[in-house]
Amino acid sequence: MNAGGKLAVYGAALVAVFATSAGIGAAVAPVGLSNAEPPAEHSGGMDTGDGLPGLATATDDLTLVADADTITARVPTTYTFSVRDDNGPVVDFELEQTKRMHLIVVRRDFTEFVHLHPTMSPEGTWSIPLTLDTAGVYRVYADFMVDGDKHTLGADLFVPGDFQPRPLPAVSATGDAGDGYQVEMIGDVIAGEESVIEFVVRHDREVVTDLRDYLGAKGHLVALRDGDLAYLHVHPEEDRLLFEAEFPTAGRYRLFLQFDHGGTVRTGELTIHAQEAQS
Ligand SMILES: [Cu+2]
Repeated sequence: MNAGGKLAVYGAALVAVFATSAGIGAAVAPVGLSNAEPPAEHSGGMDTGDGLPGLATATDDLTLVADADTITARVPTTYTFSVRDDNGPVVDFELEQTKRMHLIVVRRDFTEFVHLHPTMSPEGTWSIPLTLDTAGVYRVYADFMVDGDKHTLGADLFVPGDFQPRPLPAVSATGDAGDGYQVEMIGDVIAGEESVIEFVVRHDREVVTDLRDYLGAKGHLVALRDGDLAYLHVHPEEDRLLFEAEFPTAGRYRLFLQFDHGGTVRTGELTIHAQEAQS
């Protein structure tokens, strides 16, 4: 459900409570909704902190604590972090796409993409070797599941040096995956509804039909919104290179599709445009 939907449900509940407790009909305007300000509880009472994954470092329940926010370009580093709740570091993570923690690191102009699987100490400290080759501002996403709920917390990571931002590549259904590999997205993406998107992988223009499983599916897809790098929750289909995702708003997104062919994991990158829903 999007933020507007949540607010609408919340508003409806508030009306119901108001009407019941006052013993009067719903025709009376609910006081808290009579102006543009959200209800007072909205700022502190919702569990997500804000609507979209990856934008927040902390929610009401969980906080991503990285031990460093700066690393040096081209120097091998160990990136360490924890996810904390009121009792300290969380240790009970659930398997999701065969891993308990997915760490995605993306330079904010989308030119660098890294997908890693850190290991956790018994005390709840996650660590992973990380080397970033180019200077810039990066977004780190910790993608995990706790108590049956999927979470994606984000933090910035700085790599000092000479930084030349690159423009977002043009919208295209196809993207390069290196070494003669190319990915093509099939299907339209409509903002605000569950979109089903399928991919075809080609190598030297021939369709690849013998992909190996990667993380329990035929591929792994990361979708980030242009502008704020909001991170979409994507659900893979096991048997096909097919995913379900809700693109929250119309506009451009950068997609990173990873697949395993012949034991090598490759990443196809493309820019897509989510269309405005027809009203
Ligand atoms: Cu992963």
